Amino acid sequence: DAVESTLVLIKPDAVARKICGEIISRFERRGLTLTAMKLLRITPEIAAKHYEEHREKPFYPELLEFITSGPVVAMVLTGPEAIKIVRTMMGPTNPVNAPPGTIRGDYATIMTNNIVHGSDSETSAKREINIYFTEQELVQ
Ligand code: YYY
Ligand code: MG
Repeated sequence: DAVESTLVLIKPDAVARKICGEIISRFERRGLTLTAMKLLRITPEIAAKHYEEHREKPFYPELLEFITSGPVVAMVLTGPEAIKIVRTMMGPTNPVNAPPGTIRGDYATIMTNNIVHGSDSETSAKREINIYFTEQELVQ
């Protein structure tokens, strides 16, 4: 299968709960490779860029407030079909529908505080990786 890179964020709720290690462990155990990683506080400008597709949605103000509310861990994970594998491991957007065994199904109960972000397509992955990392920060 094609080797892909995807952007994952460990959101402010997960950083506050000190479960970053557990989440990173799951991806590593699965066999994905970390090719970039940093801790940062997302600014309103970065948040607006990241979530531009949701600008007109009713949940947008709450989403921006949440994602800028505390530090996040941003990382690039690389491996065969990494985009799809990460999305499957995350589970559905609404944790109420996320089965046990998925990250959202094991750690979350409400939609706003759903622990992780993962790119949803090759186009999104390229765009989102560029928001958080420079070319030099991506390990080959
Ligand atoms: O890609 P994913 O994070 O699973 O969902 P998106 O549809 O891209 O929405 C981004 C983000 O917005 C979601 O993780 C939670 C929040 N959200 C919300 O609060 N309420 C909704 N009805 C839909 C999404
Ligand atoms: Mg999305």
